[in-house]
Parts: sequence; C-alpha cells; structure tokens
Amino acid sequence: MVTRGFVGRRQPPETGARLPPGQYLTQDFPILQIGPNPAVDLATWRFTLREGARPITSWTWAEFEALPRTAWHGDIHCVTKWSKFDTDWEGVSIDDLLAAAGIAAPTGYLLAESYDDYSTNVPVADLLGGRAMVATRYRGEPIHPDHGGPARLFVPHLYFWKSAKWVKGLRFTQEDTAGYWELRGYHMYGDPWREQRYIGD
Ligand SMILES: Nc1nc2c(c(=O)[nH]1)N[C@H]1C(S)=C(S)[C@@H](COP(=O)(O)O)O[C@H]1N2
Ligand SMILES: [Mo]
Repeated sequence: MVTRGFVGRRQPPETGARLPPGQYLTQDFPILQIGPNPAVDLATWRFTLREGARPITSWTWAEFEALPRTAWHGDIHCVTKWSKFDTDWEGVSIDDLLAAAGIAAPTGYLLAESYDDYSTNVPVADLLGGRAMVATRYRGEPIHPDHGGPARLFVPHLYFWKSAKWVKGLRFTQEDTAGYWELRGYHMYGDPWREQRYIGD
C-alpha cells in the first residue's frame, strides 16, 4: 500500500488526467487474445465490407495498401486495466474506406470479423469523423502479428478489445449484435472514461 501511494505520487501530474478511472500506466505492450495467432497470408488476404450477409466491396492487400492513409497518435486503454500512452498508428480511416467503397455511412452498428473467429461490435457513428481506422502500421512498421498484423480495427476511444486484431471485414447490421467478449459478459459499448467494463456498468 505504501509503495503504491509512493509510485502514484511520483507520476507526473498530467498522467492522472490522461488515465481513465481504474487504469494504470504501462510502458510495455501486453498481448491479449483468445488463441494462437491465425495464419494470415497477404497473397490471399481480403478485406470485405458487408451489409448484413451481402458483400458490398472487397479489397486485396495491394488494393488496400493503395487507399488513402491516416496517421493517429494517442493513448490506448485495455479493460484488463493497463493503459499505454503516446502510441502511433497508421492505416485507412473508416471514412476513407466508405468513400472508396462508394457508399454513405450506414446507420446502425458494425460487427468486425477476424481471421481467428473473434468478433466485436461498435456503433457505426463511433467509427466516423476520423475516430477509427483499419490500421496496418504501428510506429512506422507493419503491425507485428502479435498485435494483429497485417491489419486490425483500431478504435482507440473504446476499450482495446473493440480493436479487433487480424480483421478480415466489417459487417454493417441494423441490430447491435454482441461479439466474442460481449457474448461473455463484457459491455456492449465499452467507454473507458465511463468505466463500462461489464454488462450493467
Ligand atoms: N482477433 C482478435 N482481436 C482481438 C483479440 C482477440 O483475441 N482476437 N483480443 C482483444 C483484446 S481482449 C484486447 S485487450 C486487444 C489486445 O491487443 P494487443 O494484443 O495488441 O495488446 O485485442 C483485442 N482484439
Ligand atoms: Mo482485453
């Protein structure tokens, strides 16, 4: 207890304001996932947008790499209580993805689907206005497979379980459909600043 208080006071004052409630700051980059890294081959990689069951557009890796790119710098927050400051990501914003697909932003929700059978749900509105991307680079390098490379959904204003690693597509849905962790008791939305960790928070 004494050590905790001591460490707490040694943090720069701005650290507290940047940490959502119940979070602590870490310098490393923990790896959290439901199983082993899936094998993802760039030669056969596809990224597909779907409305319900219907495919709208799909990109190969080369096509995806040619889309407009956005950089993002900031903090990420995991529901297991670590936060990491000043991370740098690059990828294709959801705004640019929809524009490239030639569609207006759908109403409703999105279920992100991954190569490891993971999924997670997010309201579409949360992905617009530059607040989310399909990230392909971390700190200027291709994302390491342990962190979801070649491509992961990246929604930094929600708990990090919403940032689906090894993402293979986005499915737009009318209903808010629970993903892997949401089916197992985690919150449907997951705002770190409102500490929405579990259903009912
Ligand atoms: N495809 C996939 N994405 C996933 C997961 C997973 O198991 N599979 N785990 C989630 C969880 S619970 C967290 S906290 C973050 C961890 O990302 P990291 O390993 O890059 O820190 O990935 C999320 N995205
Ligand atoms: Mo997590």
